[in-house]
Amino acid sequence: MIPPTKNRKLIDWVDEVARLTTPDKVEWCDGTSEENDRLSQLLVDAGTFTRLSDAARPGSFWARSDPSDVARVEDRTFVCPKDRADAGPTNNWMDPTAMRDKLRGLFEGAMRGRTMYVVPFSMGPIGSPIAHTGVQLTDSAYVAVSMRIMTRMGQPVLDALDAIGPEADFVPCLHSVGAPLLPGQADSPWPCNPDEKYIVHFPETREIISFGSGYGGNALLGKKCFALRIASVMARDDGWLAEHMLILKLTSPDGEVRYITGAFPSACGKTNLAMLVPTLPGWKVETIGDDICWMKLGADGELRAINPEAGFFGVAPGTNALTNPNAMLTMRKNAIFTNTALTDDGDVWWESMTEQPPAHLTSWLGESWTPASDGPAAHPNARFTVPASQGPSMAPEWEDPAGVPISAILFGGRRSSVVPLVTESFNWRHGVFLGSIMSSETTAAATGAVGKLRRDPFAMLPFCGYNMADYFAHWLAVGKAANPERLPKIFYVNWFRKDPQGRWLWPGYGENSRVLQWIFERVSGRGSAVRTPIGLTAPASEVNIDGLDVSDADMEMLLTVDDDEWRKEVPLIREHFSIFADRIPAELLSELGDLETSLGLEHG
Ligand code: SAT
Ligand code: MN
Repeated sequence: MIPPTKNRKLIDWVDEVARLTTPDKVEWCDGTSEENDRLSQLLVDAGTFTRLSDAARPGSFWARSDPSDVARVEDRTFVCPKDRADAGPTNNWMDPTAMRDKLRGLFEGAMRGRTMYVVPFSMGPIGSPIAHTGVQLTDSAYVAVSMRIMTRMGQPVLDALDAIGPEADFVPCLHSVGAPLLPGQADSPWPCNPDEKYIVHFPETREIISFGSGYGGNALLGKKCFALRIASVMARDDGWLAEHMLILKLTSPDGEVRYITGAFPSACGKTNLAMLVPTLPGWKVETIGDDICWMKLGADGELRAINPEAGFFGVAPGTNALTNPNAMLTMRKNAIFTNTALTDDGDVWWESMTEQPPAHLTSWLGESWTPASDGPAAHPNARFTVPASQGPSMAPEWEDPAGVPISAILFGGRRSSVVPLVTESFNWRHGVFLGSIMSSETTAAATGAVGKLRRDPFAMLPFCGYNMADYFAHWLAVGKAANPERLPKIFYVNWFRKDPQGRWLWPGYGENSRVLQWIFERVSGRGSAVRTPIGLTAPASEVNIDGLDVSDADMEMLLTVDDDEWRKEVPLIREHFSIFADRIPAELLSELGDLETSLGLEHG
């Protein structure tokens, strides 16, 4: 067919990949609903999708992955600049020439028996000065239909590219499930490669190549691979920020508006916070984004943010009408559910969706399941994929091409001890220090042990496309480039603190609006704070707990900075910084020195 674009680089690249991977055919995706219906039906026929009942969830599908392909594979994820030091100590690295050779071998004939889809997509509203374009080649129809939800996908993207000119640039994203078919060979419902998986980034040429997995973060290349790993490199080079953050709009009872971003590791409640229903009367939270945030400096030196995505790829288990009613409403139609359970009447279910599980289900493994069965009905990392535009909590300006001005940045993680409910940084530099020492107990979003404490600076550990020490330096530089009057304030929050007996101290969810209220007051130049060695915490008297069943003693425990615990934390921070050797910015070492001094410690 005649390519529906004049872009030379794109046409040549599609040809070259088709010659290497030898698909049965090449299809350019236009992003229309007709195309979406056709591909969805194809997936139903292939057994990948089960159509959900129209009465329960119109336009929606249930998919089960291969049991080995359920999460991001961090140990198979590579960042390959020429110089290993540019990838830094926290990324897997391989020499780019050797990696290209390896991948060429794997991609040879990899799409045999399949269709190669050309998926043009925009991260951010098409034409926004903050947005960027990518094109994904993939042999997975599941990926193509998911990309249509998660990004602005199809012909309008090519038209916008052509409007710039035939040389317009885009990020090439190559993906194969790595499961070629011999003539007559039956396909499996979830093709993937059980032996070889490579999720590879070439930051210098801004390319992504992914092989062997069909799962979300490994395969929907606009998301973590482009919008975080490659975009973080683009942002470093061009003076902006590509971050693993939600964006929310907070409106006070007086109608004052503040926009807030928050970095939390995967599966720590970003989606819930972005869609929060405040328990505080008169307050309103609306959603701009739930996972990724791109921020560029505006005309007045303020940081303006867009959500580069167009959909939500959220964790299903734990989501219900109490924890996140807005998410439940968003996914009532046109949704894809992956690795949840299926009910007998053609709807989906997952742990805690309802208080009582249904008497009978088909589990994520495709097995008959009853409450007496061993193991959960849904995989703990089961996901819903759904268009953001369907969300009742979306702010009307969520697609504003100019972005929204940010007043506060939150950092957080799961810490059952040590880290108080909320702390404000002394200033930007100290805030960058707090971001750089973030830590969290691991979740099911990545393969590996769950509940292990790891340092996850800025929640970017698995997503930073270059040396993380340089990334810290970049954050410091952005702080200097911005208008000091318009610089967001930085806060460190922790909803997950427990008492020594292991009881949650804070109810979380909608009650987090009480913490947001204090943050709102602080960024508005009001409210008081208590100085501690790690920052300014809220006095218990300033967190509004009207109508909340949390004792004064629990509030004290939640807001306490225990100097002894922090003295024990300091050597761990030194150890964490030491992996970056002399690349760690001097300003951060100086912050660590100040922390030691205020805790009465000798400098390490
Ligand atoms: O990377 S995914 O988007 O698949 C999930 C996550 O880790 O946030
Ligand atoms: Mn995420």
